[in-house]
Amino acid sequence: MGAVRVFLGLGSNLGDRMGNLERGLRILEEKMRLVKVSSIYETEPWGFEDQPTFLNCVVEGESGDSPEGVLQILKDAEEGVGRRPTFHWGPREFDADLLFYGNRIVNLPQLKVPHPRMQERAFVLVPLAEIAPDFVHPLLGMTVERMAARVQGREGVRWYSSFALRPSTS
Ligand code: PH2
Ligand code: MG
Ligand code: MG
Repeated sequence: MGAVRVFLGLGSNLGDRMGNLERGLRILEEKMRLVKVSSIYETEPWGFEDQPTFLNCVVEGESGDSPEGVLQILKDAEEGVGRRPTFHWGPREFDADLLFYGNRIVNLPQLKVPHPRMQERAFVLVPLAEIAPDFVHPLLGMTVERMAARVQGREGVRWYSSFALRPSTS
């Protein structure tokens, strides 16, 4: 099966946030090729506001797995970093969401792709526009750059650090 271009949104707002993102990437790297990682942004909590600020980034990867397979890989990575159960939109050690799976549209009870709320989320669109401005949203027919320019709350997304992804030893 040919490799599919996937985009993942990563976040952490509990514990060693930067360390959690790094550990999550290390685990993901065992299961797919990582092509690009955006800078890290510090972002105001969206949805449920009474919680610590997040660090967020977006990753482009290449995967030979099905969308459900990728979802399982993301769940395993969340567990591997030590995510404890919380409530919907609540604080978490590590969150990994599937944003795009190539141009595919997936509508399963447990998985919707493209991620159904990404167009409202500056913490996704700003880092995504850094690494894939020309990628076209397969349902909205809009480039990521255009979506990022229109989204509300961009001022709550601040550049925090570049991501020095050391080359994998494998
Ligand atoms: N994730 C959520 C809810 N709210 N806010 C920010 N800034 N960043 C997130 O990653 C985030 C959020 C649920 O996954
Ligand atoms: Mg999320
Ligand atoms: Mg999630």
